Amino acid sequence: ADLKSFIEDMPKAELHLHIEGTLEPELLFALAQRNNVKLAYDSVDALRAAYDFSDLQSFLDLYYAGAAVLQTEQDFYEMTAAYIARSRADNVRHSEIFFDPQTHTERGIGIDVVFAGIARALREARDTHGFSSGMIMSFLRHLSEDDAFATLEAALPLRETYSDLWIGIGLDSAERGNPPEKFARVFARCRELGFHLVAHAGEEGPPQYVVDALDVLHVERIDHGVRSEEDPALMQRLAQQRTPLTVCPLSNLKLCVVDDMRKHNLARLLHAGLAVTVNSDDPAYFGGYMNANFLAVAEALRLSRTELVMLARNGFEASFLPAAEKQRLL
Ligand code: ES4
Ligand code: ZN
Repeated sequence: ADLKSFIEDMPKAELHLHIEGTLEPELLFALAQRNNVKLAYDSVDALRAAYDFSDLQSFLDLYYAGAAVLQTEQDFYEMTAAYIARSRADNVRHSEIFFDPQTHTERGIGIDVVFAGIARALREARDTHGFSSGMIMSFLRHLSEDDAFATLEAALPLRETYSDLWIGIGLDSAERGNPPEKFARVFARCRELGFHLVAHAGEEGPPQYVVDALDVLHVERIDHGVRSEEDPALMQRLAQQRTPLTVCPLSNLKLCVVDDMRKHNLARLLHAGLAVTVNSDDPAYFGGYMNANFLAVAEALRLSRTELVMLARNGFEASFLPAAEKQRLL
């Protein structure tokens, strides 16, 4: 088989995906019209043309503006259903999905609306197609720890209702200047509550943020983590502990974390023995879903089929699925 078919045929698990980052311009415009939300762009093409980012913050500005079109349970449902359709087409069998309630509660949307719409699509996909998933509620790190605590308090009454899906807590948004330590207390509480823990670290921020995500927040996976390579002791530790890194190649290229895909360190991280996975991050903004991310690194880094299989298998191994489920799905 050719490379593209080989990638398409591999069963995949996705572990780093922001559901608000799956809102394609077409759906974004349709929801804006339905909800009477004014947009700064007057066409789908004009919006797509604005997806030309210089760094993480330049992306986040557009991402939060775009999320303002999400108002009703049905809106969250349709966005999530569209993501699942794209993922199933890419032979993704399992996805652990980040969502940012603060982006919506700040605008007066109920946190119950956010949970309900996403969960309805995920349960429907599970019951209809056997598509497996989990939800990871993520705190926005540019906001205060008190705000994160308030979000946790607002969400906890929903825990039983969503016990089949809500598996973890994450940390995202602007990394520089918002170190893991800022969220030490709220992560300690989430740990006591028995949630799986992850955090974005070492995307734009220094390797010390990866160390602190591990030592202060006690996360089980690092989202991105590509800058870990700058700290040899950290690299040793990540390899030794097999701490997964959820790497997002097209995201790194679009946000100028790397200036050329041929310079991406994914293959070096893999060869150093780290549990590297491939993920799409915000696929509507970064130019592709899972297969596009695999194909981009396969071509640019001339990955072998053995390496591609390792990356895909790592996705299942690094997931929060029970061991028997990991085996069954891959
Ligand atoms: C994000 Cl690429 C990335 N990094 C940090 N926070 C985010 N939220 C959505 N995408
Ligand atoms: Zn991300």
